[in-house]
Amino acid sequence: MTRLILVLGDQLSHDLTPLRDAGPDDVIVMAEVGDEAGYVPHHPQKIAFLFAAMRKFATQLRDRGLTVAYTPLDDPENSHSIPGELLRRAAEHGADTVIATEPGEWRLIRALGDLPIPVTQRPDERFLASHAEFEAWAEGRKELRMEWFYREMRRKTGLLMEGDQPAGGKWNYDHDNRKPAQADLLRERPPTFEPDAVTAEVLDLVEARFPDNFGRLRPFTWATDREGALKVLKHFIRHSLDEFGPYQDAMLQDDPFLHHSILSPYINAGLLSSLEVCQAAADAHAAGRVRLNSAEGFIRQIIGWREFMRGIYFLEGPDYTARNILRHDRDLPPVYWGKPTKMTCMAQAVGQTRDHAYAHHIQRLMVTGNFALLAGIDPHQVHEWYLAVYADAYEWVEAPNVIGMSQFADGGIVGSKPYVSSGNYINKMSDYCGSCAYKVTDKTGPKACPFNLLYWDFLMRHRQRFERNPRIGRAYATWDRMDAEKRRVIRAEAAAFLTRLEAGEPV
Ligand code: FAD
Ligand code: DLZ
Ligand code: SF4
Repeated sequence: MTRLILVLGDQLSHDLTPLRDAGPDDVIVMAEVGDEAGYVPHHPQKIAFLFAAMRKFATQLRDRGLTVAYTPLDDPENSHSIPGELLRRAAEHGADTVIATEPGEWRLIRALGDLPIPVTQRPDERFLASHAEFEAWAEGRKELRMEWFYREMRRKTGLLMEGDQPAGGKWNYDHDNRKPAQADLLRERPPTFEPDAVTAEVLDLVEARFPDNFGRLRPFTWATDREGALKVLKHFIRHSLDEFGPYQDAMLQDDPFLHHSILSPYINAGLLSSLEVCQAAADAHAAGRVRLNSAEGFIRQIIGWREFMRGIYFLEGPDYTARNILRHDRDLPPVYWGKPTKMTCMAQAVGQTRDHAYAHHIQRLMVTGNFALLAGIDPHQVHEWYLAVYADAYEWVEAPNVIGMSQFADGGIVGSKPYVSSGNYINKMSDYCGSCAYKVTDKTGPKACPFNLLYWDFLMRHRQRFERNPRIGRAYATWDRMDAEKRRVIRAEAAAFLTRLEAGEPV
């Protein structure tokens, strides 16, 4: 009997079990559909990257002798939904069962479960921790902290382990990191790829079909197959990993990539495995080419944070993206869609996002995320923005980062404190403030940095919740020691700023 095997756009790995088991009677279903391309207004580079990678992956499957029913976006028969395409292909091929790898989003998991033909959703084995393992680890813990989970993953993988002890005697070398960076014209940039014929055709399609989505489509320089992704990995390990640790929190104008790997789109889409990436980093350290704090910091992001975030998404359930414990309800302001702003930090982070469908972690957390949290933006709107604009964004990883880590909308499941800061942090870690219309050292007055005003305003709005938080509570004592008139002015100027923001004025 014919089986359909579903391969989604972010499941482009030959060794997923449904593909490993696939035989000559099976039909592999892949589809470019309006529903997936439209649940948020994805960045055009993200859509083009996935469609080009899907088309090339389908060719590789056919080269393996497998039958692939591939629906391009402009196929007149396209039903424009994954369930619709499965039903259409089932009728066409007389198939009576579907084998899928579990999607990374509750929406699709449910949609597959609701199909009128039997669907088996197999575990996504690209992750180190299964749902059951994460649940067992989380069971009975008062707080879920990434650091403890990460140690389990180190033990499980043996990465940077000496017997049962961590290499160098410490699990975490973050203390040696967090340096600001200097402009350096000679810094290696990630490799870029000229669009080949498949990619060029997809670029024309995306240009025609998604003309209004935020983000520049060209120049399009992503790799769109495993071979290219491996080149990016090799280049990163050779040229950037050694400096990754010290400079991972640094931000520089017009230097969007610094020492970051730019590997997340490839790992998340399945072109690279998370374990092979980490093994390459561990091997480079073992060969003496990469310092321990860099290798450890990089590996922690992947087997620690990435796996932890996925665990939280599935543990917390489908309502996670609706959480809003701080009851923030302001609309996402136009600056997030590239409208003019006087804040250099926001202009840089959003501008790089528009140009590359990429911003690195600290820009996402401490610039755009920090601003949204301080300004009291509705976290669901913030979530939809992040899900749309980054080439690596899928709900299983984006939502815990945004709803949890960045917006504290889950009430502290991901992080024990809200990631808020005044302009001082941004100034310390970047070269943004020197060329800003605002003055980072001004706490009040016409040029006061908005982050300075909003920081105190946020803390005061949420005093009851955070005053006793050991990681942020001390700020309240500083506020209380401040001159009463200064406190009044800060609150009044913050309110005036928020009014201008709400009115859509360029701030
Ligand atoms: P590097 O800095 O080189 O890090 C190496 C790898 O570590 C990344 O490729 C990624 O696989 C992993 N990683 C690092 N931090 C995290 C993290 N917090 N969670 C999960 N994986 C991590 N990452 C996504 O993959 N998709 C998202 O949609 C996403 N949304 C985010 C939203 C916010 C508000 C924040 C604060 C972070 C988000 N991240 C997301 C995490 C992180 O910012 C990106 O993984 C990283 O910037 C990708 O760039 P890179 O490959 O150059 O990473
Ligand atoms: C993100 C995305 C886009 C833009 N388009 C498609 C598509 O047309 N077909 C497809 O199979 N997958 C696409 N994806 C990825 C899915 O949205 C992703 O598989 C789910 O959100 C689960 O992570
Ligand atoms: Fe951003 Fe404030 Fe620095 Fe301007 S002064 S770049 S708004 S932190």
